[in-house]
Amino acid sequence: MAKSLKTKPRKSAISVDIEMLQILSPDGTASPDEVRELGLTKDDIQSLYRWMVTARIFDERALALQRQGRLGTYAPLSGQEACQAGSAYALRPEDWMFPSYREHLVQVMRGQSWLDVLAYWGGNEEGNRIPEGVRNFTISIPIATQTLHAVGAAWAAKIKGESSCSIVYFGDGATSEGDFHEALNFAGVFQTPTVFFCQNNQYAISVPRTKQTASETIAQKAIAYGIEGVQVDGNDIFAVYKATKEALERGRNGEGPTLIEAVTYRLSHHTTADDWTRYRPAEEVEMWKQKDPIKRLRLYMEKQGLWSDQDEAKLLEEARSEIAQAVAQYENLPKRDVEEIFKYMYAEMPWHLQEQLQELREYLAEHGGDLPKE
Ligand SMILES: Cc1ncc(C[n+]2csc(CCOP(=O)(O)OP(=O)(O)O)c2C)c(N)n1
Repeated sequence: MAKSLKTKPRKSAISVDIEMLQILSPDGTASPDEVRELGLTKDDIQSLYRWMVTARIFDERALALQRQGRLGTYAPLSGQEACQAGSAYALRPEDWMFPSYREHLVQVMRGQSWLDVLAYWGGNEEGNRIPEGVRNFTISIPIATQTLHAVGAAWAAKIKGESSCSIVYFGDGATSEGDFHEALNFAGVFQTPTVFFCQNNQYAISVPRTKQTASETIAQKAIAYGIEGVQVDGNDIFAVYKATKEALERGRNGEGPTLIEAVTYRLSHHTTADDWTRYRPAEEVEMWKQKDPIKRLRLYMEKQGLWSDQDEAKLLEEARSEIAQAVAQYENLPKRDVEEIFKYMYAEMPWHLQEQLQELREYLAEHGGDLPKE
């Protein structure tokens, strides 16, 4: 008779001790020494604040445009500005950046424009045209696939002996995808200079973080793959900047990849096709508004004498005008032919696309040229 192969459940000998890095507290206080160590000047701090405020204004404007039928589906970033500005500021132009669909601020800080972002979400492929010399990849809608692309790019840089790293953005939901685990494993084995930047905004559409994983933190998933794992307060721009800068330094020094979990909150809808009031209590959203990353940096700057009401008024005026200009340019873009969506994938259109194109033509003929509403 075969012996039973059953083993007793064993307790893990690995102790998980993940501490969340925070420099700037929600009331806007920070240790001057810790801030000084970051090496950020007064201009740097003001510039980070300007980026965040401009992104918030853009976000509100884009949401309104979608509601008015002037933009397609849009993924708001409100609440996640410190994650994006803090990490993007630590990058160098030679680093490769792989976004998901919510990193509008990172894209623009790295050389794309607000017009590009509007064009993309307005269904104009021109928004996917990355300017020459800008090392941003195009938006990835399939969840977590971009983690593998980022590992590939970092591995290539390592083989070529270049000093560039790659950074990849994704959400808490993406950590349940196989691609994420394959990417971390490969990056650990080949010690690729990759920064895995998880914006843990607490929800994957309506699925809360607690139902996404039984792990206490996302950062600790790094341990299984033998790579560095760091958890930061994602609404603290200084902590995000520090964690990203250190992760990039490790990558450049040949010390391999890092998984950063930035703990934050999506203040708006998943996309404009979603309604957060159906799965989140309003009190929870209110609680996170108290931790608003923009408010927090402003409080800090005011305490340090780096910002006044006049500075704020001037910034709001400038940012609104910049975004209004981008909106005007977007609305003046030449109309694209909807048939273009079939044209550029293959040299010769395969039969199934020909059939779909025919179906589209028939639909448009029946509906006076109008496309179906969302
Ligand atoms: C492979 C794949 N599966 C499912 C979807 C549908 N989908 C779109 S967004 C989303 C949730 C993603 O949540 P998360 O990774 O936390 O990112 P967040 O949207 O919160 O930034 C899902 C399941 C998809 N785009 N790709």
